[in-house]
Amino acid sequence: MALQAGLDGYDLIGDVHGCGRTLVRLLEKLGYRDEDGVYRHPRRKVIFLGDLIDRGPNIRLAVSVAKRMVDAGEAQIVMGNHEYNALAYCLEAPSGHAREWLRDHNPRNNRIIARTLEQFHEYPLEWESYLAWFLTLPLCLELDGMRVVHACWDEPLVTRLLERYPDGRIDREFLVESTRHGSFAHRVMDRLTRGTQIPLPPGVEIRSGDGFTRRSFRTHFWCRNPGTYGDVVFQPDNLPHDLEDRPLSDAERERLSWYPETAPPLFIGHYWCRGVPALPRANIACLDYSAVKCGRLVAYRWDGEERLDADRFVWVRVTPESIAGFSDVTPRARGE
Ligand SMILES: [Mn+2]
Repeated sequence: MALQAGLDGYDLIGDVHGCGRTLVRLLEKLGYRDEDGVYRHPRRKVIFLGDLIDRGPNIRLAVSVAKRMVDAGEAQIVMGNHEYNALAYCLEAPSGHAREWLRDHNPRNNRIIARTLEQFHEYPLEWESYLAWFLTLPLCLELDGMRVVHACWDEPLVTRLLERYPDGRIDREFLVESTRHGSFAHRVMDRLTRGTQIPLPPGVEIRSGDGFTRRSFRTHFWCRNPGTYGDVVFQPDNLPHDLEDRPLSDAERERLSWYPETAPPLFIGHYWCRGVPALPRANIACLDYSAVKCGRLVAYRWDGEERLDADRFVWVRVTPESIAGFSDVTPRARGE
């Protein structure tokens, strides 16, 4: 597939989550240079996979670096579930709605967005302008023979979304609709930015060290004929008991999505992977390697190849020192 003229390729960058300084280090490692406040490369462009905000020590820096690049035409970005959550959290529900805010201000949701609101506390107008920007971010991108989405490329839903919004950018009406369970907008936002999950059997929970309790587990979309939970689980937490071997029911299989081996290369973030970056399949790369939990901020240097190559991952390791002053760096905060 031919790239745009004058372009050697795209550098796709996974979930930054407020690791602004780490992002700058990664961009410099990739050969981007700061020119008048915008990181530029003579022959390459960046694509961010979403989730710039929440959890990290330098959220303002992360958003500012990314937005300046996007505004200057040096980068593109898709919306992550954290940008989506922030939009819903900060927008009052229309009158007649059952709730006050589009996303409830309950302890769990408060905690997920807390660091972002803290760091923008003194900069309310800046935060407002970023929220307005978040609403303009496309949910998915397809360009030059490759695809980008934050969590899951579900072809039927993407097709229907693009019929309604040809550039993948939603609006306030869609955002409001998406907070109603069962609506088309809810299915789109949930699947594209959060992926698929399977509920755990009654009485079974996954308890993370940070106090979050989960009653479902995250699943991937690249096993053609999955038989058991273990065939599709894709998350850092192990399944409790012997659930790896538990057969999937027909109803559970119905909940899953499937991305064919023959489809264009796809880049996703979202899944808190650990360790050395690896490819789940030759046409799928996940670039979220838990940067904000002292993992790696990962990029993939794509030059137009149809089969991806694990040698094209580039990363910066995040050490406790590199996010000094930030206490929440242990592998705990595992919200969404
Ligand atoms: Mn994320």
